[in-house]
Amino acid sequence: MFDEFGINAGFVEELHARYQQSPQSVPEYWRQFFASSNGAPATAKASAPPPPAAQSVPSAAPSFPPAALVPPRTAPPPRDMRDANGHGANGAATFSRNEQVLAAAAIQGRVYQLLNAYRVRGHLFANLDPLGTPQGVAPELDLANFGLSGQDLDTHFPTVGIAGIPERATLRQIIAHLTETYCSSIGVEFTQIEEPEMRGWLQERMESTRNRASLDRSQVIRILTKLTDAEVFEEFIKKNYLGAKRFSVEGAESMIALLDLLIDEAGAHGVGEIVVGMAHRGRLNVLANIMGKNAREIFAAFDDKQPERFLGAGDVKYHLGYSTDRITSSGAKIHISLAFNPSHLEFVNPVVEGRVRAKQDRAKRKNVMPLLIHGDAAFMGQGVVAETLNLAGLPGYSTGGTIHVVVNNQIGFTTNPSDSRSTRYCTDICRMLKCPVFHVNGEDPEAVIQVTRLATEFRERFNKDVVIDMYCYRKYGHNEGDEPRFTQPVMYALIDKKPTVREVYVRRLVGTGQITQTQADEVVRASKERLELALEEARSGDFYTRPNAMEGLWSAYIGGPEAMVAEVPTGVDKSILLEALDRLTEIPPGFQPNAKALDIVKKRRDLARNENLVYWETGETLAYATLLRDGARVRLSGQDSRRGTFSHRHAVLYDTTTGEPHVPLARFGRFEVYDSPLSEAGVLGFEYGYSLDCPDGLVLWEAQFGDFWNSAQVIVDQFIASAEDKWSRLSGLVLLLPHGYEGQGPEHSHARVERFLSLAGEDNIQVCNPTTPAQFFHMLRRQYLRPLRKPLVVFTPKSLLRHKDATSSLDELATGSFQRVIPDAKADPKAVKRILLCSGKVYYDLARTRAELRRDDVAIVRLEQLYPLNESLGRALAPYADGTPLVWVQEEPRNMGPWYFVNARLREHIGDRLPLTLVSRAESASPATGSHSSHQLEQKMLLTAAFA
Ligand SMILES: Cc1ncc(C[n+]2csc(CCOP(=O)(O)OP(=O)(O)O)c2C)c(N)n1
Ligand SMILES: [Mg+2]
Repeated sequence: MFDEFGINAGFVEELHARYQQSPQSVPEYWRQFFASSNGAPATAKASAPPPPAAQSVPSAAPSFPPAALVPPRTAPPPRDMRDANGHGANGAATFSRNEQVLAAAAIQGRVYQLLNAYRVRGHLFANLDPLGTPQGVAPELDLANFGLSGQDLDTHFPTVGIAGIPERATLRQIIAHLTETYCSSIGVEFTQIEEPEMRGWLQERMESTRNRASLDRSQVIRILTKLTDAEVFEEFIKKNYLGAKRFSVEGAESMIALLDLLIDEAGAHGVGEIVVGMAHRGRLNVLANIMGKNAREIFAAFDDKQPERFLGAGDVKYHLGYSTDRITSSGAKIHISLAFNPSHLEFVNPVVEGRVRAKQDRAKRKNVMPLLIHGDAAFMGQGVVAETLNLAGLPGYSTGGTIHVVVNNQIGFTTNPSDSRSTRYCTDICRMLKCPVFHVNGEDPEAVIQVTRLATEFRERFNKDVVIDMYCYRKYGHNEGDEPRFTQPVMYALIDKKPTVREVYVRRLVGTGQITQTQADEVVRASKERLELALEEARSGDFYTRPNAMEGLWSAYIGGPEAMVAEVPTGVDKSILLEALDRLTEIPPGFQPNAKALDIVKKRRDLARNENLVYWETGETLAYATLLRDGARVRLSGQDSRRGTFSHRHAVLYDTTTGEPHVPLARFGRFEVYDSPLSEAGVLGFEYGYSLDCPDGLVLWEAQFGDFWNSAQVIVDQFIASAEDKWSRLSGLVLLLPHGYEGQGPEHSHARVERFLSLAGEDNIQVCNPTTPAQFFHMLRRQYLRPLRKPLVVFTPKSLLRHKDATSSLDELATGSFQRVIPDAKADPKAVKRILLCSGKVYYDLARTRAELRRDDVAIVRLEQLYPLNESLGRALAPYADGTPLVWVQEEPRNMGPWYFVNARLREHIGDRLPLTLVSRAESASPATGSHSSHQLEQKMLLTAAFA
């Protein structure tokens, strides 16, 4: 209809529609333009349809109007258009109608460009830093950049798409509105969000309120109380425990008000449970003022009066977790857990996500929310952050959106942001998720409250991650004994002059008459009094105790020494196994699986049924099927775990035409198998976290090749191996680590067995290297069926998957249980002159060589469970005469594999009866040779030495 306007025709149509509804809603020059053509432009076609109604909120800031509206530079300057009739100051007609149209459109377009720029770039100009450091950005929002000038400021424009402002406003009013919304104490990055609905929602929410929270008096008092409690708590510890490490929150006290409100808001939006992950900064303050941990317990830990109680165990007070129930102001009950945390920054993130997912899966409810609190340096610096963020949208790992809060004190220990990241914001790592990021000045508590509300509501509404980057400062050094002026003299000269966050807020409230100074002082007095009482109490009793772990879901499970738990029968009736194999081959009607994959599944059944033969994957599948059948949940995740790296598992079949998956094991119960992202730390951390809230299931993580777990070493060291000792937290997680020397080179041979064995202590983990499918079957079932919950590290086969000797009979699955040691069944003990003790795949090479050499005087004993060892080893070696040489044979170089461990620990179980020596590969800095033929030669030498 307005074709003469080219690509701007839509815009003009929109204006025309508005004009038709209300002529006053469009600028005067447009009014005259439309009026001059009797409500339609001269070029309008008679048959043209009526223009569409205008949208009140544009769906997407960037798509809203039109860079293309910028006129050609030859167009008349817009201010000359003010009388819009083409009359200049002397009233003489100067421009043609077409020129008038272009000029009018041009100035309107410039205003829209400016509006758009505020939405996209406004955050760069916001007042975020309580220390007042200039942002250092180009003056992009200057009027001149948009072809506008001061002379346009009092011109009225339509405010189509801007919320919270009259339909027409002067440019001055529009700019004031946008500045308040986008450039005050809140800078928001949201235009990168791909979903128009999310962008539109945020835009409307922010612009309609000018991005300020409206607070009633009780809310104001609550914020003040939280700021006061935060400040007083730190001062109190400082006074009573001078120089003790506490990782003070001072400078970031608003975090406490933020968390307080966040929990409250989450409750109001239906969240029933929150799992929180955070590092050291302000953690004691959070424990006391958010988690409701009685301050007397914190003080008792500072007093630390019972040296005998924690010998070799426990953790420092600012790593401990806690959980609590809270009634929110809407009356909702909300359970909050602060996850136990190692010093290793950010590694708790995937653990929290896994815990949340397990909780969500348990009740099939989504009202559990992850909340992660980060430090600015760690958030950008630690790679596990990216690994965890990448889980956010994946079906096997998503948790319906995480709220991230960055306590951005603009420093990491002694390192400045300019040395710790290449990006402007420490949150720029989140750009991968295209989620909203709110940067906020932590010295403006009410702005903090505004973004907290927005973030909580956004997460609940859209189930997407959202980030609050709270700018603040660190009042002291990294910890309280640290001198920050060695390295940041200028920053600390500024910090030294600053009143506290509470004081700034009190001044504002007193200034606006919302409270009196006396009232503010009373809040301080009450807060101090509570702490005095708690300290008195702490010193009158015994309050420094180990955390309790065995409540609720966990009450049926135990940790501690393995020997305390009886073995359980793990065999399953043959008829049940055969029936399970039949059911696994049933294909849904119409489903067309890949013929070869189906063949593999059917062959499993036929071999078992007709030849009583079970290969590795059959043992594994039957372990899962039988556990599922008895009501267990099974969750397996790892890179390419559905098919299996070695194309053996085929836990998922795919329809050849539709690609639809079919999961045969899902017929037996809740079986989930996921191909994970190519991440170890993130995914292993997630599965570990999952296991913490799923003691009643079997949770497994599989490494592609065993050695890749070292990308997740922190999760193993800091959580899996030590959580029971430090935090009394148990886990039944299973790690499947393909391992074995097959000539594939240094990187695919070795799962770093020795590292697990050096971590082994106090029965903290189980380390197994089963050599038969039946052993694997019984071991997996035992892991679930015993009430013991200990991480289980399993070295799993590669070539053995298809090794005809590494098979079991179905009867072996039907009867018996996991054998920690497999004694020699062949050699007559009386004739034995040499005992070979080994673990894993090398057994088959040894057995073959013994047969070839007809060495009936050699016994081969298999250590199937390397840790914990028990009397079964002594039993297996008992038949042999004292003094018989006992040779530990391993494929690994001498300095790797189990040797050092075996050499150190064996005597505890067999005494000095049998002299122990070693056959292994020579000491080596890398696990294996890169040459296949060298590997073969080494293997030959190893076997020769074993039978020497
Ligand atoms: C993985 C890891 N590397 C190094 C450290 C040592 N460290 C502890 S705190 C810290 C600085 C953290 O800075 P930031 O994340 O900004 O948190 P802040 O202390 O400023 O709150 C460092 C380097 C650590 N705890 N974890
Ligand atoms: Mg920091």
